Amino acid sequence: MANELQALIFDVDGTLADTERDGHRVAFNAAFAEAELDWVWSEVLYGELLAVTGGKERIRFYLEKFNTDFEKPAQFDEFVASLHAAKTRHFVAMMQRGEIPLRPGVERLIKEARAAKIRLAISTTTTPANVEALVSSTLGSEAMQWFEVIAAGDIVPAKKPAPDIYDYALEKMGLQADQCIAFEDSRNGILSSQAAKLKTIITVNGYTSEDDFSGAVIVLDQMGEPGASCKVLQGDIDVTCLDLAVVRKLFQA
Ligand code: XBP
Ligand code: MG
Repeated sequence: MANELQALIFDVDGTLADTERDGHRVAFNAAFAEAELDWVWSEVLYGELLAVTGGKERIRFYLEKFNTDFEKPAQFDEFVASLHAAKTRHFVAMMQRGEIPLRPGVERLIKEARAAKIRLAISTTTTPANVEALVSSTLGSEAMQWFEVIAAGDIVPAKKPAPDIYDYALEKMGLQADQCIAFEDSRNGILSSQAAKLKTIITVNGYTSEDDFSGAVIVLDQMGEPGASCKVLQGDIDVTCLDLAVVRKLFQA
């Protein structure tokens, strides 16, 4: 007999909230300005920089590929770490000011899962402080406790697309991949979840709508709300709103 669905594992950036363009990107630029660097990451450039997950890794990638003339300071690791710490401070402040809402349907589905005693976890590349700031500002100060495991940031050395962050969440929950389903928004995200053998539901965003999502159980434009339908971009099942019944059906399919 097929397994029963035990847990939902959510990516954060792009999946729970559209944080990349108007959140992370803006916070990086604020940190650069504060450090008196003349670097500005435009919306278009940021789309290319998203090829690499993780903020510190993204800064290094930028210097390797897009700003090769920059003379690296002697203490380069510390330089990157301190720029990134400033970026996190800016991002957290933006979330605390409530600048980025959750995407449609996210709060509804999380609350429905809680009511049905489905277990919840987070698996993300972003810094733990960012998760806390986003989750608390959108779902309330108690909401961090709704998630049994928050697998985030540098907790594993190999970030997405490596499976490690999902493997870590599964191990901490004591569950197998075939008892859970993942929610992602990007190519690097689904590469990571699929490498961890998880079925994966995709909701795309402006940066990822052209990504290759081969193997996803479904690709939607968003989770949708009753009365404000989502669009199915890839997949055979007709969905107007991603609720728990649909998630279970996708999990069993
Ligand atoms: C998210 C990311 C993160 C954020 C920045 O990827 O790539 O790097 O852009 O986070 P995913 P930090 O949604 O696949 O987890 O700056 O805190 O590293
Ligand atoms: Mg993401």
